[in-house]
Amino acid sequence: MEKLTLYIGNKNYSSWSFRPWIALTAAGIAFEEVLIPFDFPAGNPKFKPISPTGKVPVLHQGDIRVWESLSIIEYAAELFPDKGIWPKVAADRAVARSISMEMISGFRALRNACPMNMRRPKAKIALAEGVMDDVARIETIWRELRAKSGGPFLFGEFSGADAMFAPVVNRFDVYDLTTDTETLAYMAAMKSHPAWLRWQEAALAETWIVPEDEA
Ligand SMILES: N[C@@H](CCC(=O)N[C@@H](CS)C(=O)NCC(=O)O)C(=O)O
Repeated sequence: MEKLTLYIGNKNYSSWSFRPWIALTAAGIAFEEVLIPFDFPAGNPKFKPISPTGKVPVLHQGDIRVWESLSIIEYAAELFPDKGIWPKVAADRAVARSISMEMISGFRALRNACPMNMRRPKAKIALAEGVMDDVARIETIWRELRAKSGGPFLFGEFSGADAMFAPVVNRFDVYDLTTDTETLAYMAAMKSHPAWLRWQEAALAETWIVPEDEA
């Protein structure tokens, strides 16, 4: 099989990069990682030759280009069907994909107000309208799925759905958005996953500041 190369942005801030990176890493899939730092003032010119959308993440495999975080996770699941990226039961896979799509298309109030920031010291901010509605919906998703699966992750074992929500776990944490014990238990499981710890260690070592993402 031709090697996989995943292009990502800054680990401290690039929430969309974090999703496929943690999905592939948690599944034990080998890939080369290329980090291209953000350069918003110049329009991120280095993303343009590598990605059809001019955005990261993007996966290269020979001539193949796969962009959009969830499509990269889906492609990896097709290449490695035995790695358990999606739950084993079809009905669970359907729900895993539904909540992954809900993540991509929704929760805009939360995503706009509270950018992912692995380095940020935990502190509350004044929250825009709608943020706590997003938090409530996400807590319902997490609570119901973990109650059904028994946890510690949404479908028991770590899956692509957990990967899609990983940056939200950081947001809940650093903006101090919840005191719910079930939510905190899920966040603790995510934050102690070896793949999370690897990403976090690299993010904390970065020194780039992206003003757009400092809420
Ligand atoms: N829907 C895309 C979003 C990709 C995206 O917005 N990536 C950001 C980084 S987290 C980016 O490349 N921004 C650079 C730009 O917009 O110039 C996905 O799921 O991959």
